[in-house]
Amino acid sequence: MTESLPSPLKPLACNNPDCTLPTRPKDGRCALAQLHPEPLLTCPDLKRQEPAPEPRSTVAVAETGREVAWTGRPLGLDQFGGMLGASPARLIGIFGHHDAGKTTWVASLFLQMANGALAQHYRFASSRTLLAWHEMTQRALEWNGSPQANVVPHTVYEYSKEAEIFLHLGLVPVRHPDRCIDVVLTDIPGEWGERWATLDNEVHQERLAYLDRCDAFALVLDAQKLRSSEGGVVVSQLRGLLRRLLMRARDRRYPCRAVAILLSKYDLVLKDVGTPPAPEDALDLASWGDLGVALRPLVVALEQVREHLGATIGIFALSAFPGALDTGQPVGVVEPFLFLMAQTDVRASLIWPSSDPPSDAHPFLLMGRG
Ligand SMILES: Nc1nc2c(ncn2[C@@H]2O[C@H](COP(=O)(O)OP(=O)(O)OP(=O)(O)O)[C@@H](O)[C@H]2O)c(=O)[nH]1
Ligand SMILES: [Mg+2]
Repeated sequence: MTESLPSPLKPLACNNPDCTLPTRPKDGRCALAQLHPEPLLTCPDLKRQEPAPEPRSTVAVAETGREVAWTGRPLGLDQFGGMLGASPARLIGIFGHHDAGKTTWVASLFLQMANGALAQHYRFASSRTLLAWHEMTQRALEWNGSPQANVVPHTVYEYSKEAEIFLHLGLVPVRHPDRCIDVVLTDIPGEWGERWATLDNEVHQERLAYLDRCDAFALVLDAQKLRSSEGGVVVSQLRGLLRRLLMRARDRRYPCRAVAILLSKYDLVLKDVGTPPAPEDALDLASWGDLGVALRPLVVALEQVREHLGATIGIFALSAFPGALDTGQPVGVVEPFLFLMAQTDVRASLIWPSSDPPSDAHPFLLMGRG
């Protein structure tokens, strides 16, 4: 019974007209005092008045005109920058030619995660871009397996600094359940990277300023294209990108920790090239048959990235959507992601800027990576 009355700090009220306790708390009298010698503890008529609830803060938001930090759609540079103020997010830059399979990789990764494929390493905790993930994966789930139909829409953005290209995941490492890591993946149209690899002016540098903040990169190449006469072109575009990264190495405040090469649509070359090598042999190009020959110039360029930026390199076979989901399961989707995370998921307190930022650095690069 004693618990039935709430905290005595709130004012008293009683609906019995003979009760004077609410008006004279010191010497007032309970109308049922005979039945309730300690009315404050047991009288059922005596209540504590709840203070009127505060008006909802939405009014204040409307009055101040402040916007919520995210909408569920992919984040733009400003929203991502805002997030960095509170979190040392890991940023993974994804590059590859048009149609390489960049978006299908991230869509498949999200589906795999929803299916528990990361469960031994990470638990999904949140996403600021849930709507974007939902739209992307919904479309992929409806794909009927026809090679003529796109699994996901081609990524189309105006070539603009404001484009919303950042996809967010909040992940809790299974081994450290007290932490939540913000992981951000970029999904840009293939032609953005192509322009940046070949042209250099202030506009291009501004569009891809986030590159200097990337902790790791995934370079996606269509395995079938790589074996074709177009193979040389797609490799040289990625080499151009790496060259640009190296030229800007002096501006980097933080290391580039890893680069993964993803040989996508591997299901289309499996019959001719054979089963991909075991992970421990993957850096031996001879074990990739003629794909290895085509890859050699890119791997040579990556050796320099390893030397100058300290990045660890990995090569992976990927089949993000070998067929509609009821006919073929994805292969090699999770492994490159775990490889990149293994290099970039180091405790924030151990990361220290390697140098002071240059005085003319883009403000974006000065934000949190503590
Ligand atoms: N056979 C096969 N086809 C795939 C696979 N993954 C993607 N594709 C095909 O490749 C197409 C392009 O994939 P996207 O992920 O949209 O390519 P992207 O690199 O994002 O292209 P842009 O957005 O134009 O830069 C898909 O619509 C599929 O038709 C795969 O694992 N196997
Ligand atoms: Mg795309």
